[in-house]
Amino acid sequence: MKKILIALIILILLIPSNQSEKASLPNIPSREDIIGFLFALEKRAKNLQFVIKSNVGKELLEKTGNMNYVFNDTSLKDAIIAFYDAINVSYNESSIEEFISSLNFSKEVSDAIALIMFSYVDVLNAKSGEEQIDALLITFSSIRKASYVLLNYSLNESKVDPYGKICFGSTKSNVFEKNLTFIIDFGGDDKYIARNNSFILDLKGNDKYENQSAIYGINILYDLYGNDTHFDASYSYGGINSYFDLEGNDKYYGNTAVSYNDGMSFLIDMKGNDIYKGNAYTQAFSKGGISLLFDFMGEDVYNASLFSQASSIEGIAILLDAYGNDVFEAKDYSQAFADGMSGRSISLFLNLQGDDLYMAGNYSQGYAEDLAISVFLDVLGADNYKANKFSQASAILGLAGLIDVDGIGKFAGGFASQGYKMGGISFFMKDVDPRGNENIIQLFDYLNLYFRELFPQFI
Ligand SMILES: [Ca+2]
Ligand SMILES: [Ca+2]
Ligand SMILES: [Ca+2]
Ligand SMILES: [Ca+2]
Repeated sequence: MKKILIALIILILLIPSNQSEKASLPNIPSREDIIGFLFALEKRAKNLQFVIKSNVGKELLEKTGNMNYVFNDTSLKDAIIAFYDAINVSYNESSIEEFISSLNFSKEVSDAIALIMFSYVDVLNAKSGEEQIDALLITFSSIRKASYVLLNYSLNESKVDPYGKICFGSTKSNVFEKNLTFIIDFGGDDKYIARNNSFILDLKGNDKYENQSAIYGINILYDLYGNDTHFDASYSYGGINSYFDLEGNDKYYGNTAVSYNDGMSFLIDMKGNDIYKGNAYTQAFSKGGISLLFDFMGEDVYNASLFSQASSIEGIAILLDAYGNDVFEAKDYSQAFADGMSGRSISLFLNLQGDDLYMAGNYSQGYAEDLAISVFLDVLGADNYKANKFSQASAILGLAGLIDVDGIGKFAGGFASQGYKMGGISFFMKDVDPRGNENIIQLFDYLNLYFRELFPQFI
């Protein structure tokens, strides 16, 4: 079980393993083990609570080690000062104190906001990509704890700090300008105009987000409830864009989970029946960066054109849709397309469960060239696959795989498809029992090695 779990974790969470290869053939689980694992995961996910009941004062003490925060009401002031220092705003302390007293927050609400703000400051001050990822994960957990307090608070009137950087949005419908850098909104159907390098926590409401790109900076968005509309959700160019939408039937238009030039884009949508609609170079596309689109539950529809739905050129592109009956429609170079050119490139298109429909053009559904790796994996469900030439496991000097584990699928492919290779490696596998399957072992070994070369710092 261990090895396949490690392999699944590699695929799902992008964490490379340092298990050595070819050691544990007898430990590979059967198909039944994997199916059991997926059902258990679904059950766990359904019972998982994002918001954690917690004592924010205690969390704040743990985070900062500052005993003052237990007895005094100074956490928010210190957090704001740390935040201004991180974004180079020159301030005077009396105007911060005035702002805080105008807010009239309880100690608990102040502590909850301070907990989030200190975590965000750590992201801003991080020195390396690794430190940034660590700080982003801590921010995730701070938000889970602080939201418990914030969701029960109601703000009647929006408040902006004297330097135009921080905004606490009211429970009414607001419009947020692009120069704001730290926003917590307590409800209402809000509209966020173009932004770059900012933090948003929107607690409730059906919201509209426009032009959410990060150019050489960091964008963080948490939207907890409501049916939201996102334009250019999680686009990064040399920066980090981290996007999280917890509940609701959402719409994602334009550049969704797209990265260029060492950028990292993460989009996680946990629940709801969502619609993804775009043109070319979208829905987990990367050129020289990392893009991850992770949609956990729901019946989703994905529609795009060329180079989309797990498509990479010298980059890493991962689209994971875990559960639900989904429809994916794209044109050429899509649905697990990877081109290494002179560098490294990985595309993973993963669908765990549901009766799905996949439609794409040429060079799709598992196509790799020039030392790239592309894998299209569908575990369970009665699926339909349609693509044209050089598709469904087709490799030219690369490694391409299409694996439909339960094999209840209909495949329509064109010329040079379904196991075609020219100077590369290609796996077209239907109805696979991973236990003892040499091809699967070989594939995971390649992925393992590849990740190790790409991320030596994690080994
Ligand atoms: Ca609002
Ligand atoms: Ca919302
Ligand atoms: Ca959703
Ligand atoms: Ca789905």
